[in-house]
Amino acid sequence: MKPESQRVQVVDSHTGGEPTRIVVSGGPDLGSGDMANRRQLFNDQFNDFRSAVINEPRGSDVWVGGILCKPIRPESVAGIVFFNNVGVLNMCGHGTIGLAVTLAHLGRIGPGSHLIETPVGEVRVALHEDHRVTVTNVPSYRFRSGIELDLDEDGTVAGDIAWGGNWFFLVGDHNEDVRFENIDRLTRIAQKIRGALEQRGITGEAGQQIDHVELFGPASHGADSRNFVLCPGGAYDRSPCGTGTSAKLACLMAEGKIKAGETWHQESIVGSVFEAQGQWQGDTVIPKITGSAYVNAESTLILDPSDPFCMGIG
Ligand code: PYC
Repeated sequence: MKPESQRVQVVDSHTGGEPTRIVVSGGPDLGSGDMANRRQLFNDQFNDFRSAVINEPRGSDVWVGGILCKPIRPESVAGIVFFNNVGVLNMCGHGTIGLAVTLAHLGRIGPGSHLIETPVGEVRVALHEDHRVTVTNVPSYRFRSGIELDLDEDGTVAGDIAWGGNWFFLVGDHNEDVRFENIDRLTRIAQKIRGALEQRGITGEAGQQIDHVELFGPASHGADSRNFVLCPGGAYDRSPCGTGTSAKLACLMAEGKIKAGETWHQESIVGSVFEAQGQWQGDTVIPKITGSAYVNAESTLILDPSDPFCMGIG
């Protein structure tokens, strides 16, 4: 008898151009631990499923996925474990905005404030009218500043290391033109920066890998800055990156370049914009990131075991 196909219900959305695929049902059972625990379980035991959902031929390197989980606390509306084309993520800002419009699409939340559990702590989403969502992210901070890296024939760059729910190397001091037309070069330079960090053993706190690189340049459309963000799997973020904008805010506030409550408009490489504000909490910054997301598909993924590429390429 032919083995049965697994059917997985997903809702797709995009936040400022960056796609998110939320697995609503038919995914693996990750138990009842906290989200850090479930993230570990997903990483250790369900790598094929991750690849099936995200990678070609169903998806592409650009996608971020999330397994919608039953939260631990009764006051939370959801738990989430995010993943991408190469592994699991700690947190994802654009993905949380996508999750909020997905939950609204499914009729599970309405306008107002809602708590969501992630592997790196609780975040709050405020669902506004017109597809806008504000994420109050995890405490963010600048860890080190002014780190110079020699990129051989590509010159020297200098940047900061900061946590915004993921680890970032943020580079304002470089010779690059941060424009859409220059994406191939920006990708190559950002990859070279990541390689140089690894080679020199430069990490986030407690030896954690810096897996995102952000380059900043002048913005258009009245924003304060435009970024290019290299994600861990080699794709660039089409959105301004929620965790990356949180890391940026922490650096700006540490330098006294913006004050608590002041708004920073961060433009992405494709021209979408997040609004960001921070408040001090001790030595850390609590970022609020606002962006828009749209649900653009509801579908059933069919995981047919007789398909040689059922579990994705990569
Ligand atoms: O928005 O935080 C974010 C994010 C991380 C990776 C891709 N997007």
